[in-house]
Amino acid sequence: MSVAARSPLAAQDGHGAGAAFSPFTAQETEAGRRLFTGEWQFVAASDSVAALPPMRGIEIAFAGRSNVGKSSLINALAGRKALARTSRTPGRTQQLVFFAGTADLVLVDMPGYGYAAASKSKIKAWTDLIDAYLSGRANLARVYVLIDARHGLKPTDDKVFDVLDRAAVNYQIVLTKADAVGTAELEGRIAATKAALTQHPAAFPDVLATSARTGMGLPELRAAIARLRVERATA
Ligand SMILES: Nc1nc2c(ncn2[C@@H]2O[C@H](COP(=O)(O)OP(=O)(O)O)[C@@H](O)[C@H]2O)c(=O)[nH]1
Ligand SMILES: [Mg+2]
Repeated sequence: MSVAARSPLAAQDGHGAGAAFSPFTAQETEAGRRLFTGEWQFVAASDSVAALPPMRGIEIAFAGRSNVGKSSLINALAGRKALARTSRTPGRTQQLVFFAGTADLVLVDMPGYGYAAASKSKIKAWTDLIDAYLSGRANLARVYVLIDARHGLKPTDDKVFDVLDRAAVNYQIVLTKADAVGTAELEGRIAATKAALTQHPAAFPDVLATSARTGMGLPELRAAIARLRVERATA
């Protein structure tokens, strides 16, 4: 999909600190809440393109370093404790894991990257799978790239941005574990992340701060996904 799919309304908004300034209308926030209520189900775990489930509805994928909080964020969005498996041992699963909600919305837990023990062949397998997934998935509406609010961007994140730029995928940065840093540090991290994104014009310019633990930023993230869904339907 093209960068042009980005909402002009959202692109004008400069705020990123989640609950403090919501760029969404009350209707969008409510639509987001409704979109995530109801049953969520595991659909498939795929370690090759041949094993991807058929496309259905729209997909929202979550990428990021191992341990950044992808599975925790998916669980928090869906209001479930253990829909996606979380782990303290990074780099275990190299699979795309698909979860379906009731409203033709599919969430994708992407394999983590950047853990120290990864071999060259594993990195190549990751890149091949991700490249194939990103280039062949017409119903993929956005990739959220998760960044740990405590650590900020790492060189491996930059490489992933390059992959996403090349695939012309609509993507946005979400800071995770915002509960673990103070307000000033969080604001600094948001500003630094936005500044780095100017090198990546395909990236959505806004940055959202979230916490799976406290729920911070989740209504905004759900509203953003609800808005994307509407844009997709009317495009
Ligand atoms: N403080 C804090 N810790 C979190 C948060 N989300 C995840 N974690 C912790 O980070 C670790 C990795 O989380 P996980 O969701 O498995 O990361 P993944 O490898 O990216 O899927 C776990 O120990 C989680 O408890 C959060 O919002 N706040
Ligand atoms: Mg995980």
